[in-house]
Amino acid sequence: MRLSSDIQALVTQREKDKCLNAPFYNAAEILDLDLAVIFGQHWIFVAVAPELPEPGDCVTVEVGKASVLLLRGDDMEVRAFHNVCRHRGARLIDERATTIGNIVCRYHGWSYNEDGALILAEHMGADFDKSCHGLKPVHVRSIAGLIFICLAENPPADIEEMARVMEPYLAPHDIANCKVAHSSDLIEEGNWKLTMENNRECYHCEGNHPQLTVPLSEFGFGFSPDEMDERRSDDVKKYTDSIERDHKHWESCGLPSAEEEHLANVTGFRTMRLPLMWAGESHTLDTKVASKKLLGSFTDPKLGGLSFWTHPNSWHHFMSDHIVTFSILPIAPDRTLVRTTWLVHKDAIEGEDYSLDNLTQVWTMTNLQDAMLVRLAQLGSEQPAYEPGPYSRFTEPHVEAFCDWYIKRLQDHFASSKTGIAAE
Ligand code: 3BY
Ligand code: FES
Ligand code: FE
Repeated sequence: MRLSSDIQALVTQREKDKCLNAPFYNAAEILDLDLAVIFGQHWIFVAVAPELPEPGDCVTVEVGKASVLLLRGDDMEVRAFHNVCRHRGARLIDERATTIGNIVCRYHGWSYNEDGALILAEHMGADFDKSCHGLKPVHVRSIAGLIFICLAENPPADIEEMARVMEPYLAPHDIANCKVAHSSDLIEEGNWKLTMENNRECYHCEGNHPQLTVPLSEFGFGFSPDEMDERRSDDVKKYTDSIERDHKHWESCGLPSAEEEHLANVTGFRTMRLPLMWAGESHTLDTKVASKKLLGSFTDPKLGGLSFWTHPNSWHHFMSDHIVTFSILPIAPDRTLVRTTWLVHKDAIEGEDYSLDNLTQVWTMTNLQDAMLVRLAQLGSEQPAYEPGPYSRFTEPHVEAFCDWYIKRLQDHFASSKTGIAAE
């Protein structure tokens, strides 16, 4: 498949409530289009504020071919720039994370300040205008310490709606006063959309996530009406009643908890706080807090799990004692980076307040299990017998919401592109 017209035809042919056609999962041309139209135009979750706690702290992130550097300035603002020198284009920062004064290119020493302005360029002559050679800025927006970037010139404005809705949910967990306890980069052998689809359902949880299903309730996974015998409906009712009770209690303590669904927005997202099972405190194997030092000003460890899902590339779980964030970045049609970051209170001491093993084991195991599932889905999508199968409307509505959002973005792109040449 080479021509955008073929891709346009696939977009038009997409049947609702079914998986995507195989080329969406394995064609190089479609990954190029995804990088241009989705990752090049939308707000992408890339980091958390505690990765850059001090002025001069810098992290880099690769979004397709674009390398972006994030730098915290003396004024404590985080700015983002394309990680490309304006002299002969050398990559400026080659480390994943570092601490710097000015941004100094090691090739010929051009130096930029925290605003990206070129402040030193030797041997360029008196008539050389430094002001025309500043670093190219990238839009950056922190929502309660979750850092999103947008590579587009004019980013989607509805990030403000996401910020307005989400800040009251996230702020009590006080990301600014957290530290990174652990982070992991896992490469899944599948298309980024399979990673996202897999995250948007728990149909697969019972059979595949023995650790994650300890804190999560099976009643949250979704049953169809014919599966509801009397006992099960009773249990589901008890569970929904417990959600209502807990929501009332949490909201009376200043913790917004109700579901907010804005999945059809250009910057689509959804959130909800759900009770957890047994001790009900955290995503751990004994469901008790992993860290004794609770976040923010929390005193009650039993605050359930606040989940936040965003299109196109992230999800997050906030508990009373720790936070886990996930950033999804495509590498190749069949390779995707899953970057997971565990945050605890900045004063929590490893070995005293928490053990890294206990903190990370549920999601480390769950990630490995999901990677195996994504690999199987990718392998299947490459077989000649593959054809898009149906989603369950009881357990997979959010998978459909993701695919619907994705297809809509491509439709908008084709509608607005004058040349009709995709992936440029
Ligand atoms: O299994 C997953 O990857 C995520 C975690 C919770 C629900 N879910 C769909
Ligand atoms: Fe950066 Fe020459 S390429 S100073
Ligand atoms: Fe999973």
